[in-house]
Amino acid sequence: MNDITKSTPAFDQSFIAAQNARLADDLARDYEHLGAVLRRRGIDIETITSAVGKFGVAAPSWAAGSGGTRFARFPMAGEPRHIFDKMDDCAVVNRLAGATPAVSLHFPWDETEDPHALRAYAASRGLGFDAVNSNTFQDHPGNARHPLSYKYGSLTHTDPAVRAQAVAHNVRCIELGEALGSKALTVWIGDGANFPGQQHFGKAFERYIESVQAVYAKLPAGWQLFLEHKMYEPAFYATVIQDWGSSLLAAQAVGKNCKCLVDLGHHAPNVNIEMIVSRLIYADKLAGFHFNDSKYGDDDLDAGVIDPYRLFLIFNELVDAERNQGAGFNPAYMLDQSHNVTDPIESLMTSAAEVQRAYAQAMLVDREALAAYQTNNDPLMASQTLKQAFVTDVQPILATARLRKAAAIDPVAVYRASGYRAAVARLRPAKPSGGGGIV
Ligand code: PSV
Ligand code: MN
Repeated sequence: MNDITKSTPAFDQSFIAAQNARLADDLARDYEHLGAVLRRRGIDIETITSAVGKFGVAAPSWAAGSGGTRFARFPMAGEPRHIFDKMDDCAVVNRLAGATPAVSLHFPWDETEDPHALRAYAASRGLGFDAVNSNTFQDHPGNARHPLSYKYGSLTHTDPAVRAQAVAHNVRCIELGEALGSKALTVWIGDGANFPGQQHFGKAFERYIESVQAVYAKLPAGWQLFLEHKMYEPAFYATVIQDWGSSLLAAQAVGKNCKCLVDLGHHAPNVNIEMIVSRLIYADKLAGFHFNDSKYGDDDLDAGVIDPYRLFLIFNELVDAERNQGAGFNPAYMLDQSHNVTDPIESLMTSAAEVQRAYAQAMLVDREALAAYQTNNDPLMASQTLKQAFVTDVQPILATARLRKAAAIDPVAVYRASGYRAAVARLRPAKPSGGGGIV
């Protein structure tokens, strides 16, 4: 196997350092200035930079290739051919942006008969594995483990044999995850109905609980089971786990280590997601996130491109919980995006930084002042307190955190200068454009 990490400068420390050298003086000045601004507000910039440096968000393996819609997929040069190529691309993302030390796999898309070899390959590129995801939302032709169709559902199918097949797949995902060093399984199903009357809501939900309980029974010690809800698509009338209420009911019925995962694109328009986050924290049922952004529905756009304030408000709740609960508060952070028109490596690097930005800004909120404004019913100043944190340009903090871990001050510029995409394009034959392909 051609070792791409040796044949492009994207991984070369001296190349990255030379690129950084051109920006380092300006960055140092900007950082010092920001430090002074924050000091006036009683904030130690080093505390924020150190927390940002420790913050990681997992990269989804399925986002390394070009995404698509129901209408078309436009492949780009050098798309990963298999999970090892995906790991190479994710390694570039982490090497240059320094924020994605783990990868979230999806089975059977990332099927491997030798997870130990994959784990070693990932480790050699400085990567570990986050939650594993099970795919029973499409058929897998030719895969002997999935002879039965999921057209009418998986974990909630009316046929017990299909349910058993879907349960078995989830259990296999856990086994693969164990070999990889993962600690959680995320379950999202597309089960639901396209027509009123198609499905008995109550019975389908009961079948879901029963199936998830069977999966939960196989959960190893120290593992968690994440239930991901989504309002619609592919079921356009009703989805079995369509909202956080259904997800919470199910998680409570299944057990302590079963929690609710919040994908930012999976809500009704204008829903107050930060409030859902607060409620799940209250119930001790917040599993974590699939970060992305959207304008209309489950758009799977890059985190922070449409509504960075919403992302900030979510992190405002998370930082509040972190302050209250300490180290025990540890949600899983993952990206889940579809890169239809950008180079996925560039999108993943910038998205990870957007998530870090929201985290850094949320740490700047003057919580004592906010609490006083809330107590004294001063909505204007309460809102201004949040805004003051949100409008603070934390770019020097993010860039300094990257520099300190020998990543790139400007990841996209270094990536482009490295010629990585052209190098992999020479190695990896183009994939046919095919039909649609929502990820
Ligand atoms: C479904 O839209 C979803 O958000 C789930 O997380 C899936 O696992 C992922 O996208 C990929 O299809
Ligand atoms: Mn998701």
